[in-house]
Amino acid sequence: MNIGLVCYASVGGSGIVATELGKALAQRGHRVHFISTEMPFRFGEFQAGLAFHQVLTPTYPLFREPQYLLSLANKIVQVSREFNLDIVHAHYAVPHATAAFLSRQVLASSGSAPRVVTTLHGTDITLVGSDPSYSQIVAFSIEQSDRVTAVSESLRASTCEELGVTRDIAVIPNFLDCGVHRRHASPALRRRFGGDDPDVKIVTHVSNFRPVKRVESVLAIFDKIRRTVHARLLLVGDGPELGTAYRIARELGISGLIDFVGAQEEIVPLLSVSNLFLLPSSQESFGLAALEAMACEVPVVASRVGGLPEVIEHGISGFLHAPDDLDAMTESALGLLTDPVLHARVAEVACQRVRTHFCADRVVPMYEKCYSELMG
Ligand code: GMT
Repeated sequence: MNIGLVCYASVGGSGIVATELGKALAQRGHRVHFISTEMPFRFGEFQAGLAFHQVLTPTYPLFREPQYLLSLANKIVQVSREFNLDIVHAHYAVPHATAAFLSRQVLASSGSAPRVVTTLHGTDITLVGSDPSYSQIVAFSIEQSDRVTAVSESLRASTCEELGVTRDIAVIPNFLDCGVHRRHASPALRRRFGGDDPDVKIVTHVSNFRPVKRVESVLAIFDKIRRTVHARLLLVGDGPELGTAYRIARELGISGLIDFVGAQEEIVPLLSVSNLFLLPSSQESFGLAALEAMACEVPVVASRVGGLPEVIEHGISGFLHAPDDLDAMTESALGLLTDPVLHARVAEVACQRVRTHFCADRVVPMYEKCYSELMG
């Protein structure tokens, strides 16, 4: 099939999932056309079957506002006419589902139009899409897509409740390339972050440092952990709350125990030296970052919100607590870091859970089936 994948190129789960899906589809013989403002994060090396089409949004002195929706819809029309797209798959509803709908209308008026699939990722519904400034158009665009998928049952339910959407939404979970996402021994990197003392525990958080990730909770939990065990905090990512993280670290007097490494494309080496992963988000429709940690045998302590209970079974493949219950999160974290038997068991079960339920070879065929059904 000829598939157009519309996604955000910036660091973020929806772009990563779209990129991994595109790469997996190309490996399975499809021709995949990424349509985005920049080469997507984690695109990696060139791979046969993949093409990238850049969306440019020219400015004009009259406009104070960038016309991204128009330039994106126009690019989808152009790519579809040139490469006979069978499917346009919009990742993240705002405004990609609307651009896909608009381009399908244009293409239908001049011959055959591709079928539109929209995948909902989370904040496109729970934060942005349900904002009254966007909700009417977002709901309409979701209803008008030929197929809609959500990355968790929780997100499917939120879409119906918060936007009043009544149509079928299939749940297709996020996934990983399980050949790549596995723990590698990296003694040199481990020494770089943990020094020569093998008892130092590396606690890691990876995110785009937006308010929803609650980086202040990460620091508060770590501050309690380091009072009991020798530990260092590895903070991976960049975003608006990074300055807050610097400030809180200074106030707590723990800056010297933290490695801020910024946004990183290669996440596996960093997870492979980690002993614990913290994800105390206020909302998380799936928690791809947690899944990546689990695949690298890093136990996760996270919030019991959104789709996280569909990824982590509390007390079995990780620990979940109310987002405000930092004491319980600290207790679970310390339990894992001080009990090697518990740590090894949770790490093993978490990794097995990923390999059983969330590998590309199990999940990508679900998207292929969805496309084939649409193609009749
Ligand atoms: O909020 C983010 O972390 C970015 C956002 C995105 O769309 O890029 O992530 C959402 O989609 C991810 C991929 O499906 C999910 O794993 C994240 O849980 C979800 N984030 C939230 O719901 C806050």
